[in-house]
Amino acid sequence: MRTFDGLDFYDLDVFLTEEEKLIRKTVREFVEKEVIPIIEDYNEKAKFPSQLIPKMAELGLLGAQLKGYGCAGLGANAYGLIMQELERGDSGLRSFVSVQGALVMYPILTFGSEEQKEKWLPLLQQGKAIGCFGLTEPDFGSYPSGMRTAAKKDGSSYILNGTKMWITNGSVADVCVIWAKTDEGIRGFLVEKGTSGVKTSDIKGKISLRASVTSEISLTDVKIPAKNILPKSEGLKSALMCLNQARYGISWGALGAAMACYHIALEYAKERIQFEKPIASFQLVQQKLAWMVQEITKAQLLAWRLGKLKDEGKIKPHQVSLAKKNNVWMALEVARMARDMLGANGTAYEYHVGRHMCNLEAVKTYEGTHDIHTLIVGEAVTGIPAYR
Ligand code: TGC
Ligand code: FAD
Repeated sequence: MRTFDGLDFYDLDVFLTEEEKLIRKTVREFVEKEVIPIIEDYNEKAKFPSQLIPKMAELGLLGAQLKGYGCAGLGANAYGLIMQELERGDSGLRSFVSVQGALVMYPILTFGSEEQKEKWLPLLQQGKAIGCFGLTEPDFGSYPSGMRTAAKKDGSSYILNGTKMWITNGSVADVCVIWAKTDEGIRGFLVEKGTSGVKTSDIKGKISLRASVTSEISLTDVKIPAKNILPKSEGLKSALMCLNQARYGISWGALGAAMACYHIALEYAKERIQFEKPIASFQLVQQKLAWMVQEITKAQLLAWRLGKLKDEGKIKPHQVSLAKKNNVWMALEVARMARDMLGANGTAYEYHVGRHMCNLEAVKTYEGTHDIHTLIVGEAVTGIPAYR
């Protein structure tokens, strides 16, 4: 099969700097060499390829969008291209980097004390520590403000009780950013590995994000020193600010999964013979390929423009919602179409499209479901929140 070379139907590469193209090339080569050959096996065994963490750290991919403490301080589109290339390999790999950079390092950098930053950011950037982000609970997913996890002040400590569910890297994390209700509203806490009263168990039997660790975290009378509160975190808003960062990355990541599926479907259609002709010669098949090109191109423009708004400091949460929702929907539709175009082969792991398709089902749900993002856009245009 022809080597993956992306899709650039509208010559959008002219918008990229030489540095951005070099970063894309570097991560693309890493994914081609280190991820694609092994990922089906890890997906089937439901294991995260943790041996890739030091390599990703060495490439500077962890917290690449942040400044200081060893982070690369890349612009938004360079960071987006990293997410795109990683998710071309697997959504689980992009998830790992999203959680580490956007959901753990970002809140420590933004809401943390100097001591917390110095302790954790270099370790997380070098991949020597793993982080996780605990917002969702068994009974509160789309509606995190209802959370039951509570932190009660007890002298110079807090006592945490509650359960967090569906937490990426929950059982392997050295530091968990846990969101809990206090007398002053929702605040973020750093819960370190080995703290007494913390129990984790991994969620088994997932049809999606199989090559990613997803866990339940239960907290029973967990005593946390007051110095482990994120001092500048204030209300649910602080947690939602982290989600903006991760949702931004997902809008780029989804492009990678979509481009992978398009590429595989195109190559397959040119080679697969039915009725004495390549299936690519049939109008219905060309219609599918043309739809993929059309939607990927529109999504690329959305992501690129969003990156520019981010760098200019003008980005709005509802703009991020529109891109997350559109680009993940688009990628899922592309993956489903590619799966169909490969016929029975599309159901076999070795053709990759089925894995991307299943992964994208979770991506459509996490970081705010497709429908919650619709309501966020709806609120932005009408001024009326329709969640309740
Ligand atoms: P609401 O009253 O609207 O908002 C509370 C305060 O927050 C402000 N706000 C935001 N601020 C920054 N960024 C945003 N995106 C914001 N959205 C809202 C808002 O202005 C308000 O501020 P203030 O000053 O008035 O206090 O809150 P609500 O309870 O009505 O809920 C709103 C809703 C539904 C949009 C929100 O809760 C939501 O986004 N729900 C979806 C939950 C979600 O996305 N969870 C994701 C968990 S993490 C995850 O999935 C990781 S996946 C890991 C991986 O990548 O592998
Ligand atoms: P629910 O909120 O119960 O929603 C169920 C359905 O109801 C959805 O279709 C939803 O759109 C719809 N719905 C809900 N409210 C409304 C409404 N007001 N109007 C219309 N429709 C509505 N969370 C973390 O905190 N950290 C993580 O690291 C993390 N990683 C994850 C990894 C994976 C693989 C998965 C699958 C999830 C992860 N999550 C994580 C959880 C994720 O954020 C939630 O699953 C998501 O926010 C949706 O919550 P829920 O599953 O409880 O669905």
